[in-house]
Amino acid sequence: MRKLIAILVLVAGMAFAQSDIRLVLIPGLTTDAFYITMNKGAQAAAKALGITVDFQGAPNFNPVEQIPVLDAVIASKPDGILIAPTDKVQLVEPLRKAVEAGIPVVTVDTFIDDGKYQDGAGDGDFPVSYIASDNVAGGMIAARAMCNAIGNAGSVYVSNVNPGISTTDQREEGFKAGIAEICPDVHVLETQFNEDDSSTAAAQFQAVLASNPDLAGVFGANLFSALGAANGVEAAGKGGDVTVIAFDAPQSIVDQIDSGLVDMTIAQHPFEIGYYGVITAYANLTGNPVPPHIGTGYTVMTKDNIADPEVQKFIYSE
Ligand code: T6T
Repeated sequence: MRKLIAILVLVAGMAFAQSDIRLVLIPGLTTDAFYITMNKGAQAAAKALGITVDFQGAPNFNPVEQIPVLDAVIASKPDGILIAPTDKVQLVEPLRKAVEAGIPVVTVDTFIDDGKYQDGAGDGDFPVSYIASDNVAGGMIAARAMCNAIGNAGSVYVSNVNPGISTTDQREEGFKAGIAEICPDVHVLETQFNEDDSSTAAAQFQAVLASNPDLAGVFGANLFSALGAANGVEAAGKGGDVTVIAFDAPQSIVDQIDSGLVDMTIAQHPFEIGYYGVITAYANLTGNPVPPHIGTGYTVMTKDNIADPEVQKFIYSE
């Protein structure tokens, strides 16, 4: 018996000599400042823990390109996967393969299924945890800012990526609920989907403006949507007439706040998402309990506070 206990202790100790742990972070796409900043947080946590985190992703935000990356990552047998799933439904089965191969999954930024993990309900219940901003609340913050800027009249629309993405669906939902509550006479036009392409978002602004002369504002629900909408406003010579409320904080959006083209942006804290994503996966791998959800915060950026170093530290890395 004593011999058995000694063997078990030895095996438990050997299971993970710290430096043996290798996680892979799969972003929505590799070149987005949001995910680049998230990776910095992930690397900071990896350094603190003495483990390795690889960053491996696709060049565009869509499941068709993300799933083969995921398959290759699973085949490389990492100890754990952190992923920002690019579709709530389409990533469920591909991620199940990871769990079946004994690789725990943490989702960062976006979720699969209903985002409520480990509660025994739903097809996509199996990830260990979900680390992200509160995206419904983010959309509501945007709506409040929009109502303050335009009053209770005119039309607005949401410039969005694609339906089926948990984050941007929730931002749109929060925005529409906020408009209905705070400035109910504002007419919300049909959402324009740009497939994460800022040029498409800019062109869509011109088209919406042409058929809606009372257009008073646009909410850009992520980095490329916001950037494109702002560029569209500028190209149409509507800066100052049409309010732009943005989501995300790359330097390009901050410059548009400085110039007055964008009224406000809601900066997420991607560094924290990456940091706590790694800590959570590590805790799970080393036998510690983890919460099924960790929420991270926002920093609202406007012309009034953008010079403050405490605000500037949340501008994304390029
Ligand atoms: O807004 C972020 C992220 O939260 C969203 O899921 C996808 O778009 C971004 O990466 C910004 O481009």
